[in-house]
Amino acid sequence: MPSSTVTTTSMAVTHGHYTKTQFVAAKIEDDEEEKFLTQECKELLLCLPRQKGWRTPYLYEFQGFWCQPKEIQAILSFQNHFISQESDVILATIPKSGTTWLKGLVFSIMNRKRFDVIDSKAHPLLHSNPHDLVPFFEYKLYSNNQIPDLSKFPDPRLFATHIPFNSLMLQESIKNASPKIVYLCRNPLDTFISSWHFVNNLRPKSLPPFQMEEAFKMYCDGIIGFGPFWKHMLGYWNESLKHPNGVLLLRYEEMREDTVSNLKELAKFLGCPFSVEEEKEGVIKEIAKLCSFDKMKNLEVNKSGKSIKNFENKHLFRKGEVGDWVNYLSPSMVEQLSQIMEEKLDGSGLTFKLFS
Ligand code: PAP
Repeated sequence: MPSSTVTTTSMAVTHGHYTKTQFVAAKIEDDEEEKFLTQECKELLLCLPRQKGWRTPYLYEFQGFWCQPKEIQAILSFQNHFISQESDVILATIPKSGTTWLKGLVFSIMNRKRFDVIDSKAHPLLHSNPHDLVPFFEYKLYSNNQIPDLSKFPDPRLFATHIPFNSLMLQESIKNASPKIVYLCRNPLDTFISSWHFVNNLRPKSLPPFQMEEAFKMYCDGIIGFGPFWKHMLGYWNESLKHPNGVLLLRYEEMREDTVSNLKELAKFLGCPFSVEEEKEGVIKEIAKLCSFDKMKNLEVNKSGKSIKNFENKHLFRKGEVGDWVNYLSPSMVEQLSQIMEEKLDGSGLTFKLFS
């Protein structure tokens, strides 16, 4: 039986909370999603638990986390074909934690000898979105069933991913080569608000706005792309404690508060510490300035371009604040999410600043 038939039938039977209009719109999107899926992936999807998605009709539980069909296919392809090198650097995040910012910063640090940040008129970040300079495994390199030729990537190679730590470690060559991993995390309250806004910006006009209450329940249940968020964070956090030379965990809130100190730590971890001369010349401050929220948001490429799939770059730069959740979440929502964080992260030592 074709999988779309199965999807349609079970959607109507098991997920009655779609209205008729939503159902038709979701079905169209579903077909679009499935166009690029291999038969193998379609068959796999039939066996996976699924829940209504935020942006796509469904999220599927795959290797212990929730993700979209196209992501599953890309992750499988990545796990089967990527060949890691010891010198690789991988930037990992759960969506809306500051990935775009981290990509800009690490690209600037690692390429500062090639691309001057002080006399920076020709710097690639001025005309390219960070997502074009640091590709995601799952949205770019291994998307749509392709296997990229990575032989022309300049060494050290720089990649990014939202894939959780355990799934990353299912990639044999990464396990063996132990490339450096930088994980950026952000307090879950702001991450939720950022995700909710982002999804509403991308939602097809045929669908009504995604209500915050519904999104919030899903978030608290762990059902969000690459979630549950606590599992994603703990995977990288625990590894950063076990192998601090292999995984560096940074926090969005601390980076906002003191970008320069975090950049120094980052450069040291990456094996290219800033020299005293560079510090005196203002290189670190210039990198922070080049990648600052205001600077990036106002660049033409980020106001009008598209980088990942058909997403408009402008939606990647909303407010960039710590504590914006106070403008959206009710006291009971805050209490509920705080309790979940306490319960799930209890004893791990992973804590967050919630206000600026
Ligand atoms: P992605 O997962 O889709 O790549 P990601 O870049 O991780 O998104 O997160 C976007 C958030 O980072 C947005 O937060 P907000 O919705 O709370 O505003 C965005 O504004 C913020 N952001 C983007 N660029 C920067 C930057 N240069 N400095 C600080 N925050 C930034």
